[in-house]
Amino acid sequence: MKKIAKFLLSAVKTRLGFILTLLMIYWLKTIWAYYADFSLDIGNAYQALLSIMNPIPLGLLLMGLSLYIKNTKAFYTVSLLIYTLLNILLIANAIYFREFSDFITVSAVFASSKTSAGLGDAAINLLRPWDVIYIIDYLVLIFLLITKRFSFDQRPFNKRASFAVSALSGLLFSLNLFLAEIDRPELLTRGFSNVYIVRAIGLPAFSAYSANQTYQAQKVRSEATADELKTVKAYVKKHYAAPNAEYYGAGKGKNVIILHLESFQQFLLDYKLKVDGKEYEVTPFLNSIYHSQDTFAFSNFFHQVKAGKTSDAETLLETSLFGLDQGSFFVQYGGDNTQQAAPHILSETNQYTSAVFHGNTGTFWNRNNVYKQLGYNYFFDQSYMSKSTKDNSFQYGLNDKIMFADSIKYLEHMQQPFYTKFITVSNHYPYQSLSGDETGFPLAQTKDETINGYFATANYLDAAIKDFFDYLKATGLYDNSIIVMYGDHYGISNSRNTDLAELLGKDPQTWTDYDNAMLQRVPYMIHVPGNGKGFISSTYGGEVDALPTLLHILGIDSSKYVELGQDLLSPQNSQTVAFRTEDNYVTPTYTSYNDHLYDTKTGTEITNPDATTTEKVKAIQTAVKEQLKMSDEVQTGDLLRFDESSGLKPIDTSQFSYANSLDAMKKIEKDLGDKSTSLYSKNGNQSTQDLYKSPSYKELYGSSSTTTKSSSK
Ligand code: GP9
Ligand code: MN
Repeated sequence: MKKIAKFLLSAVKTRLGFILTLLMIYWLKTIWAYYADFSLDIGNAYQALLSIMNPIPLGLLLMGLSLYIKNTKAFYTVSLLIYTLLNILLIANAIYFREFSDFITVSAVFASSKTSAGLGDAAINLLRPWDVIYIIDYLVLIFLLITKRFSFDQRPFNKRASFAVSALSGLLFSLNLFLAEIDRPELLTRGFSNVYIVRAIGLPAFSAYSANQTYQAQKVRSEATADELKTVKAYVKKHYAAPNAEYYGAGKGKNVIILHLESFQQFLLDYKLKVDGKEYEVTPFLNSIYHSQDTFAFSNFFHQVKAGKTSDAETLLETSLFGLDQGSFFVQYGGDNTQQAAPHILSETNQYTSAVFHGNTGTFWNRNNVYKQLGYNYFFDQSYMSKSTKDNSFQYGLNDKIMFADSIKYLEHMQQPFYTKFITVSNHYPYQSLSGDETGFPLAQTKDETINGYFATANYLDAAIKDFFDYLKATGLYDNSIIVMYGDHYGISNSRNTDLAELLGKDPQTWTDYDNAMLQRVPYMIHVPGNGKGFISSTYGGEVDALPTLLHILGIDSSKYVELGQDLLSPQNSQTVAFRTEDNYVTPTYTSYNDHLYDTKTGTEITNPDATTTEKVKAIQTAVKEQLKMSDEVQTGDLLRFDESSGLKPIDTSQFSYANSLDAMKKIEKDLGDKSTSLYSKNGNQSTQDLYKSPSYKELYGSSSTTTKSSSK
């Protein structure tokens, strides 16, 4: 021990040794923070390795800069300064994470100075005794200096060697980035989650990334003016589609339950998978909803997202604005921008309480921040649900049946009317989330594993939805609620579609971009129990049209808000669907996809358009471009902050906390006493959890898989 101390002390006495010692201590402290303070969701050895290596490259690069300094005093001052800054970043994040389960972003720092939502006084309460670890090195250094055991190396470090240190650390950083990209392609362009970025490339790199994001966003934002909003509002007014009186208010005052059907494409509805001469109905329950007299369903409803996938679908569905052309709106703007979202609108107009239920970590897609801006009162993420294990979850979170079951104990305490969203995940690429008693639905038999699994996970999702509906019926919530279901985006990507072709009764040889375009259809269904006027509409529409449609069903005037979509039940709907990709669109007459133009009815390509076609197509292109441009201006300029006529009070995100929500809801119940409208209160203060039944696939269909389940239609 003594020998080691002696060796270390002599090593520390050279300038390089000093820097390397600081680097080692910083590395140890970072690893400590990773495992003791942050939850990095490390899922495999590769990610663990990345997290272990990532403090080194930038640490060495930054501290190594001081090696260029000749003057002894300046060298030690600068190296210690850089070291201290790195430490401050680490410690501040460690403390911040305890409260917010997220890392400090530059935009959060700005926001906290505006709203005092930051650490402030609360920081003291967040300190733990073992935080001494973070400063023990300073105590040792002071001790060494006082007892004169530390001596300063007066010799300047060789210039070339300093350069070698910089070059080496630069190389290591590139390697780190490269390995990170392998673990998660498009990590930095799509954003996903702050946790993923820190896990892959470390804190200092994340902070630089976040600073750059904020800088880019701020630049555009600061130049935007209220005049730009005027143009957008004129557009909105001109495109407003007045509600159809027949359906306006059909769901007035009822609870709203949104079921996000992950990666669910329209073709799954009514689909029967043929395996070994037998037919298997993939989604029997959703099919019954699709055809129900109580459902307003849409057979030509398209997703409109690009790289922001689920998160941009959420933006479209709940704000009637598009996501971004690059990356995700949630990640880049959602945590800061003023928005006019469904939960906020319903809370202000009809005193709804709102919540999201999702079996993945709350930081994914920056949801923990964005949901506050959308006006969500509660966000029950994975931390509120069962511990995830190999059997009950996969990389995107808890299996759907578990997620629904675990939500009940919170849902029943929500004041009614409520607006809730359940985000499922099991039917997510790579469609391999099922195990144990949930397996048994046959796999398709193409040469593509991804396609083969897609039907079984969709069938599982269908069963989970049915369990949830059964619970709603058993508790009576069903009669007080309307249930909205939508597919967020494709599940099978275009590159796989030729392998899918045969299952759809098509010839892969003659597969075209028209077929690709048509496969971007996803379900949109509004189920209004007892309504009886439902039907399957073939109106062409997209996710941007969902919110005005829903608001009108709820009897809420949508014309006050900046919504770019049109009510799909309105006869004034223009039926022009813009894809988020430049120049791609669908209308009832023309479809343009990847530079090919088609007749939407027949699917035939139009190679030599006549003059009238050219003119019509031009008009569609202009309309599509204009709609996307309006959206981009609102989103990147944060234009809704200028809107004074929506009647919505601005949201103060510091008033929202997603911690200890069950206690908060119980307190509200108690304070309201007899006036409490939660299901729990209405049920004589009895829980309804035992009314939730969720039989496994094996329990329903027996243990021998493919032979026991036959088509129910
Ligand atoms: C994860 C889930 C998936 O929480 O919502 O998002 P996606 O990969 O589909 O965008
Ligand atoms: Mn998704």
